[in-house]
Amino acid sequence: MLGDPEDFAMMNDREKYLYDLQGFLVVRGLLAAEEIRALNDALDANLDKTSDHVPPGGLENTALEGDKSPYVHFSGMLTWDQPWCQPFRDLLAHKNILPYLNTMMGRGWKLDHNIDVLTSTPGAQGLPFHGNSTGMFAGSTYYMYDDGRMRSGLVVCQFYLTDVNDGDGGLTVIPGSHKANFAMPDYVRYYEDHPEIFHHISLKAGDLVIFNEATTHGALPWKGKNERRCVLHRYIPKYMHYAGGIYETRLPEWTEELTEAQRAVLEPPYIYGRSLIEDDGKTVVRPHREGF
Ligand SMILES: O=C(O)CCC(=O)C(=O)O
Ligand SMILES: [Fe+2]
Repeated sequence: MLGDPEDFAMMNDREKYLYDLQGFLVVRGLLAAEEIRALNDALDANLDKTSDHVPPGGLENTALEGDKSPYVHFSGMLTWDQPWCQPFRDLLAHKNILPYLNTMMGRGWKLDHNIDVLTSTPGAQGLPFHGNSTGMFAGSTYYMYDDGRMRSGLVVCQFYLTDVNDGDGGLTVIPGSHKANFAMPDYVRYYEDHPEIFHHISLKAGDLVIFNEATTHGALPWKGKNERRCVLHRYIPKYMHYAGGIYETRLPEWTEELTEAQRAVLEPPYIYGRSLIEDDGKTVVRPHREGF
């Protein structure tokens, strides 16, 4: 599970093996201490911009039960006043994540959903397990491998701003479940049986977890002494959009303040003439006939 903290220039063979095998990857130390500080400071200065997660019902008397909703979310980070928006804008096409996304999805991917910040405090209930294990192919959440190349549908990048220790709860996955063929049973959804198939991920601030949305995942009730805090970016191949709501086909004016790569991430889904982001952060437009 260990990424090489010294080298984010490419997704190395160990990381490819682990992501293909497990459907998720932990990259240690992806963010520098100053980046973690800037993100935490921005959140601390905007504590009024939060809302409770609507608690999923039906958790009474299950292992996921808790005293309060699973998360408090922050929202609108990309358009907060300067300097608070900047550390979030800087994550959009962060140079350390580019090789991972280019390898997992192929070049040409985009942000899906709004960026999100999850926080949980002690007593927060868990989140039922979910993922693509319905036994049916879902074209937006999938994992495929062919001829040396991996391809993924929706992937989630979780940038951790606080530590997660063993026994704290939070993100828990079923390694390998991105390749599951049978529908997920309720004893998995509610973490009721077969504890041996679940893997809780322990993390340090600055670590990144990337998981394929087709990998069965959920959250155990938060029991950590500290707040759980992580920034979530969801990315999807260039031809798709997953989240509902109002859909803008023209980039809003404030995006003029962004770099070319950051704007490319926010473009709507299309193929022809799209800016693709190279592993080194440069953008290129490739003729369609050259493939991707
Ligand atoms: O990390 C968590 O608590 C679960 C998040 C989740 O389900 C997701 O990002 O898709
Ligand atoms: Fe999820």
